[in-house]
Amino acid sequence: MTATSIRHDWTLAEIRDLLALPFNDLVFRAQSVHREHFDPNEVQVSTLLSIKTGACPEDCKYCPQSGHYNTGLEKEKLLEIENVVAEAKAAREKGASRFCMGAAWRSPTKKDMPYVLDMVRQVKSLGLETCMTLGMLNEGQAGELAEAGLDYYNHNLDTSEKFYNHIITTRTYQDRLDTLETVRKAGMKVCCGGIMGMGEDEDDRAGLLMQLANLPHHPESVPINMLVKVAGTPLEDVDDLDPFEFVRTIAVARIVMPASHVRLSAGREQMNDQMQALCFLAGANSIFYGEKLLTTSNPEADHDRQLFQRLGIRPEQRGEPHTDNEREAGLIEAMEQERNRHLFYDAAERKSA
Ligand code: SAM
Ligand code: DTB
Ligand code: SF4
Repeated sequence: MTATSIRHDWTLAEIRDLLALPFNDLVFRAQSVHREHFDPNEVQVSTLLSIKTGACPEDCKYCPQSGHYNTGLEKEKLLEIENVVAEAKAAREKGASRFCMGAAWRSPTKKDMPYVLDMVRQVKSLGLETCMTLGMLNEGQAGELAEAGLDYYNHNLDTSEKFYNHIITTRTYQDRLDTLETVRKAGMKVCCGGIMGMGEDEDDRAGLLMQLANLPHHPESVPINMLVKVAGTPLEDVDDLDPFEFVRTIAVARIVMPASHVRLSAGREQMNDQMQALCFLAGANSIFYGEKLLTTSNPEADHDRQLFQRLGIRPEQRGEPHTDNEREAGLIEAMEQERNRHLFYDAAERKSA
């Protein structure tokens, strides 16, 4: 089999054709590409924490945290650093390898920055990979986050450029592309994906995948969310997406971004185990783990551990070391990884003991 080349020149027609393949052909092709780049039985495991909840000035129609809609959500101030560190430790003890911190901001203010930078340093010092999603960033902020050691920055395009204005009016598609470029220039890894099931059509899903796959560098992490319909948001009654269309989107993401982690992101609680297994077969190799996403619920950690066990899936450990110092520490890293893997599976036994 020839190794799939990494391309950045996908046309909409090519992506449409992939989405329209017979289901078995598409999944077979995605799984074949997946095996060229990844261990097919490993899935990366991240835990999310909302560090600042609600009252967001943006009007994203899917979002329970937008101040434009009444979703009954209690707004909260920026969490104290000690609480964030305690949550990160708990996530590490359950076997997560990455800790993602999200804030309901349009962008961070000058006053917020010292706190978030401290959070990055302290969470990183626990041996976890760090990720943040704080809205739009300017160059100075991205530079500071990178210097503090932030590994990933999440900023989603959410949908196609054409459908975008139906979903958000308070910031533009170009604003999002600009932040992605700023994050990349600062040297951080990019986590960028979108939401399916917002009333978009197949062309919109193709359009989003084309945008992502034609970025100058593919995002290292590509979250594919299924809309979580929250009462009070404008999308609460939108029609369900055919689950096979969701699996197809994952499969095409895998084919057009062969070396990226594709995350089966929000919406897993509404999926059964068989649907999730299909998503893994189609090339998804990352999940959010832990009972809560940002404000909505996620499957029980025990359930996910059992699902992994039933499917023979192992949690992936931290990525390859990057700096010289990290490389020298390779042995320690290997020991740490083994310990983490045990933590993931042993967490269930410790809980029942
Ligand atoms: N405020 C920041 C921003 O929007 O960039 C960060 C937090 S925001 C909640 C992160 C992402 O969560 C959004 O871009 C969106 O893709 C996803 N998200 C929010 N609400 C969702 C929902 N109801 N269902 C699925 N995904 C959702
Ligand atoms: C992403 O793409 N999905 C996550 C994470 N990145 C930040 C957030 C999902 C949020 C789902 C709705 C909620 O829990 O508030
Ligand atoms: Fe705010 Fe982010 Fe929610 Fe949009 S998705 S309303 S920016 S928290």
